[in-house]
Amino acid sequence: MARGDLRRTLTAKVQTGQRLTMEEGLALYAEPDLTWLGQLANLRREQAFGNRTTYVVNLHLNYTNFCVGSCLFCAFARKPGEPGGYEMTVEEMVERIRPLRGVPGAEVHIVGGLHPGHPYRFYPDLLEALHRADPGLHLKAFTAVEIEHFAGLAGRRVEWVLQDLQAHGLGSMPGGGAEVLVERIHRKLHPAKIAPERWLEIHGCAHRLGIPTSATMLAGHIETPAERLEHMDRLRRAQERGGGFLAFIPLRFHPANTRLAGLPLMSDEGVLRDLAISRLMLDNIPHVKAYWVMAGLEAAARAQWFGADDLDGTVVEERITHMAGCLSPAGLAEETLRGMILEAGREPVRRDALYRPLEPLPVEGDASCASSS
Ligand code: V47
Repeated sequence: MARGDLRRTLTAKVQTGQRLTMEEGLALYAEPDLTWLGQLANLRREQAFGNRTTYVVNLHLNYTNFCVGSCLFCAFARKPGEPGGYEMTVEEMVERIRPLRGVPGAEVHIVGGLHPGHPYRFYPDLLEALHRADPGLHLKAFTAVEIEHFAGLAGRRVEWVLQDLQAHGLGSMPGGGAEVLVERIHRKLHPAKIAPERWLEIHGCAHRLGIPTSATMLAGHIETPAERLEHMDRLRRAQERGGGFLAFIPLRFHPANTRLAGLPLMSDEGVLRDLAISRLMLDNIPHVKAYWVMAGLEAAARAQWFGADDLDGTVVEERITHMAGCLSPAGLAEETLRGMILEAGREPVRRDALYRPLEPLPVEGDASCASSS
């Protein structure tokens, strides 16, 4: 099809809410006019969310980087005895969440390495301690990769583990560990970790238990555009079965200090293209989130015109990407984040962990919890 005809077809499909095909997705990866692509994604974004951009007040707890895994893209993991390894105690983590206590809608995002020594009980006990410290806080915890590891430790099925964690305060699951849901990438980059099909099964199981989750895609390493689209297609089909994915977050790979350190950092244009195409392809996943820590502040600000309706978040102390040479701040004060949204010409709306808008803001002292801006 001639380029002009394709553009007209795609615009009409987006205007009338029709699903784009994989071939059309591939054509969008080859589309030279990024501004036009952004406008198309923006059309769909504004149909659903108008001018608002939501954000969450949150804090990342990367509780340990000791890990039995050995993924080629990771700069975070350490073996016991290696320099730079760390682990947090439950008491330390209870202390760290103190600034979020009583902040309406706040979320604690808990992700760590596959620790070689912790017994299974460590994880429900951690959730319980955090939940007890503030039952109002939402605990978004543990990737599918961690859940599979816990099932091995407990000698139980994943469904049992998820139910047990849910009983101890688990509110939702983050979307990490998906990388690119394609066998070739799994074989080459993280063969010892769960395979794409298993990642999808674990999220499906969570959804059946009423645990919402998100989905990520780690992009900018060895994957091809066709593989990114296969990833999106698998998510789109999984969402038809369960419906529990709340958001999609394309992650920009940071190569420094990893075994893929020779690769260049993906451009801002690459980040915006992934965001726009995911907004257009993933028509049944409600939110597309720009994660400013990995995208960078500038690309995250522009992302609001390329399909993203949400910016994650105040964050505070993320370690996974910062150990891979990421130069973004460790966290953002809430006012800085709101200013960034306003400056981009959007309306900032604070949300809770389940993407429910909280505005007008609940009355409180100071909701900001970041150490830097
Ligand atoms: O799973 C690892 C990725 C993920 C690197 O669910 C790297 O709302 C870049 O999943 N460069 C963890 N990325 C982060 C994550 C996440 C972030 C924000 C929001 C949500 C959500 C989830 O980070 C890992 C892996 O895919 N990662 N190493 C690296 N060198």
